[in-house]
Amino acid sequence: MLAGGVGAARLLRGLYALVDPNALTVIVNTADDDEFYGLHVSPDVDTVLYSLAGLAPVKRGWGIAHDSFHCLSALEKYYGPAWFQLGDRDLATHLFRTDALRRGRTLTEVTHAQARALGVRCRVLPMSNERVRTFVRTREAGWLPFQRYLVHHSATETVVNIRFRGIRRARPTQAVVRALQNADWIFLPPSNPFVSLGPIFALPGIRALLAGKRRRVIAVSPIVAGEPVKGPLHKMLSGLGHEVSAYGAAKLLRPVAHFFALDRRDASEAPRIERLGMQPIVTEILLHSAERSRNLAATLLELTRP
Ligand code: FO1
Repeated sequence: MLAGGVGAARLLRGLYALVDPNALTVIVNTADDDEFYGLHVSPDVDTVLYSLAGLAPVKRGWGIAHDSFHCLSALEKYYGPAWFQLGDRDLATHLFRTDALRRGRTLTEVTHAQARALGVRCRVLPMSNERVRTFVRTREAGWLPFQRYLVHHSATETVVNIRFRGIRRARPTQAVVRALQNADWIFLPPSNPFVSLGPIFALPGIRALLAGKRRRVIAVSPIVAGEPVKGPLHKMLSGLGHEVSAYGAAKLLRPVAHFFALDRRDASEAPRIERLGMQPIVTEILLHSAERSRNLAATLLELTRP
């Protein structure tokens, strides 16, 4: 499965509950990564790991459930008000990662060590060991680093352009390429196709690999009833000239996915999606509970049965 943040983690916990973890590999976006207080924070990697380790807060999705923020309060005395909330236990993850990277370990190696320490049994692979950073250009405030736009600016501005800084020099890791080559099925979660899946697609060779396996790629709509499942996707779709609908998202994913799961509320869009050359699957895709995550995962796994 390819993964962005919270939407991906929710589908993933359903798959993780139903399939042999040894048969599951998660390829995670790292273009959301940023540095705070000299620490390397990798939000999507951590959201996936915490979620699979049963540490993620139920509603918020990111960080660690019931974490405290004493260290952040102390840091604010030196740095001023914090706009990015790093909990005490979460900070241990960023200290561990930053220390290991500084000692010359790759992000892939560090993530592997983290997964083991947290008892996560499937493979979690950062998309690249090289530095890629998402920047969005907003109509109102110009170019912004992604976390600043999403968290500090609460994603209020309209996005008119997106850039993945470093993408031309970055390579997907060997492990990522091999995992995709060997995958029987590939799941695209209800994540933002521009900024969560987009950086993975943009790595050299990945789009072609996915397009070559298109009939075995199952995507889940990140839009339900004209609203994003999570985050500012509607602002990006409209700002970049796309229709804000499940159909609009399907059209973006058509080159790489054959199956497209959409919500019952959007069932009327199924014929248009079919005309795109995709196979629509109308089902319940809002993943508000572990049970719903398992139900959607079970529905998607049905498609993979011979
Ligand atoms: N999202 C927020 O909206 N506010 C935060 O303060 C915040 C802190 C944070 C700390 C660690 C982490 O791993 C994720 C965090 N996120 C926060 C989530 C993150 O900004 C996004 O969910 C992802 O980058 C989008 O996939």
